[in-house]
Amino acid sequence: MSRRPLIAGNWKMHLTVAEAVQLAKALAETARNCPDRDVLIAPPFTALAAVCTAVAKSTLLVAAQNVAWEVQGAFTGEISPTMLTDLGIAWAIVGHSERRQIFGESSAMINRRIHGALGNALHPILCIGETLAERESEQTFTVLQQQIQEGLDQVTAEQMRTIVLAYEPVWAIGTGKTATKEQAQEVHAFIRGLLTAMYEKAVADSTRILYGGSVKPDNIDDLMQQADIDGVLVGGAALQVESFSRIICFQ
Ligand code: G2H
Repeated sequence: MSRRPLIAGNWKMHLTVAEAVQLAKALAETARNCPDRDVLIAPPFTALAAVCTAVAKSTLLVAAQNVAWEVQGAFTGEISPTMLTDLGIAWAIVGHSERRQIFGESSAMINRRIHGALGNALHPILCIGETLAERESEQTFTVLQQQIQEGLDQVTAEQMRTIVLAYEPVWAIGTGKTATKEQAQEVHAFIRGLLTAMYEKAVADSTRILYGGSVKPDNIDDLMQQADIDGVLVGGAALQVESFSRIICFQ
């Protein structure tokens, strides 16, 4: 089963509006030269409108870094799914480990965000991943299974066709430590097997599973050669044109 590669850049809490627009325009050019893969950027909320306008005529996909589950109301600090679609945005990252660990987002909350996205024509990118302590105590698969089952609670097989999963081991995020390609492939194969059990093989086979955690120009090619790695979610190396362009143009 061939799945279209997805190379995603998570800009986290970086860049002014002007810097974001400049980077987005340069990456739109890179994406134009690589038509056989999807390229996505997730700027901070403050830059979303300007970036959407700047790359509107390109193939570059734009995502929000989070999304609320209600469309409006008294939810100070949140951005609703319809506020995002109003900008022309079709994607949202949900459940990033920084949201889980720093801001205390629970799996129940993340599941509500997933449904908020799905109910409003947004494609969620659901992030999952184990901590170093969980890996060292051989809890990796148990933790991932729980995060996936809780995050995807009440998500139908039909809806799964619009969701992307991103496996990001917490111990590899921003640390310079990358999971080896064998470690990543082992987990991605486990996730695909879990999706087969939860849904059916056709759903598992068509779901894109990204790897994230210190992805760099020097490890992208090895990662992308793994059978169950369908793309990457990149943080630090997505903030410079040169490094992210090299990652986009993986071989
Ligand atoms: C993981 C990743 C992007 P980095 O958070 O989601 O960041 O590539 O800096 O480890």
